[in-house]
Amino acid sequence: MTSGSGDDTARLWRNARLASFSPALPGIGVIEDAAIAVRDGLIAYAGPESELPAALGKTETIDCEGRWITPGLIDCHTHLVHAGTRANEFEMRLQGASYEEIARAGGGIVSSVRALRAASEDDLVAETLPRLDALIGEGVTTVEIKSGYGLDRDNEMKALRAARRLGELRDVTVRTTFLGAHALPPEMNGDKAGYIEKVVADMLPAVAAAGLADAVDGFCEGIAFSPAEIARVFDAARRLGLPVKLHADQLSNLAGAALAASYGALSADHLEYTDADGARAMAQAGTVAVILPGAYYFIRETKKPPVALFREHGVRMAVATDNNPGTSPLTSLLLTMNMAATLFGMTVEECLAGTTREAARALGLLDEIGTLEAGKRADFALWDIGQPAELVYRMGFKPLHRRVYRGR
Ligand code: DI6
Ligand code: FE
Repeated sequence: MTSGSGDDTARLWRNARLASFSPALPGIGVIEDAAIAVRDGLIAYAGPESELPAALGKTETIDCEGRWITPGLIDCHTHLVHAGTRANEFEMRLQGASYEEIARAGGGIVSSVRALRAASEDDLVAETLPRLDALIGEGVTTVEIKSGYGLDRDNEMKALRAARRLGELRDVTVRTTFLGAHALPPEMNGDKAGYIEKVVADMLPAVAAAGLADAVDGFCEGIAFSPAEIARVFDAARRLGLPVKLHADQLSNLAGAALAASYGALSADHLEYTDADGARAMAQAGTVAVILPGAYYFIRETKKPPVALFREHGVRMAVATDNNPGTSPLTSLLLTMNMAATLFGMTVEECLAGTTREAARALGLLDEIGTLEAGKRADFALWDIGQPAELVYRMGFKPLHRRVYRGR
């Protein structure tokens, strides 16, 4: 090793083909006959091997044997920390029960709240690890995890602490999002205004003071919270200096996308019912559209997110699993890409950018991850594929050859 720091992460990955997603290159940013030099967990060089600075070549070298390398995949919208499944509700729905009937029978989101409140932090970590490992096994190096099944201060904080611990237990970056405004907890007896007051005056300040949230999210929907209620949560987030994102226009158009954009949200997510005004506002604000085909598929929604409108207005699109027990029990980001392509007509390039560069943008992390460029973290994935389209095309196949996290 020639690294002056004696750092053991100085390595050269050579004889590779890069899908770099560098904005300086067209499409997926292909670089043939390429090399990636890593120093101190960061990319020191990513480009043609023939142009590699000589000093960077004098180190431990790994021959990639012509394999494709992409940035490490990023799942930018999950509710990965939850307790129990809702497989029983799935069976009830298959037998014809509606969401309302299931909710009346004590099911739905409230059953996940009950289960999470009964679980210890250790239980949550243990239960979530297999889901996290499934994502990691497909080349994921960054995952966003929301709270939203605790719905009181202590249980929301428990879930967020569990999420943080997952990032210590595995070689993966965890970004946490406080989703206190996800649903109304049963003990509030229908008092939405009272609950929002608790969220902004008690829960969010405590979560922020403990450093447990990297962002704040809400569910803006008839069955959840109104735009005015979400605005109160966003105002509180702004006072605390936390970026916001929003579950918007999933089941109806409450102009959630435009609301998110008006707060400069990092992303607006779901967006099945978003209209041209919403798309325009998002484009102007630079708010990323996070497309979640798993929930669309699982609840057999028929209204598709307006991908063509997003393209027309220049809205960036990310793609994520939305892993949650109720509407998207999905732990494959590769299958999610296939769904985005097959169900919504997203292109291979959009799907791959949507789980790398655009997902990084949706998390506010584009300066650090999401592309293979000098200065970014050395998070990447080596694939046993003939062409990048295979990552989107196949279903249920695991083509990951090797995952590199911070150069290791
Ligand atoms: N939208 C969804 O699809 C999930 N949350 C949300 O805001 C549903 C969560 C659940 O049913 O447990
Ligand atoms: Fe969600």
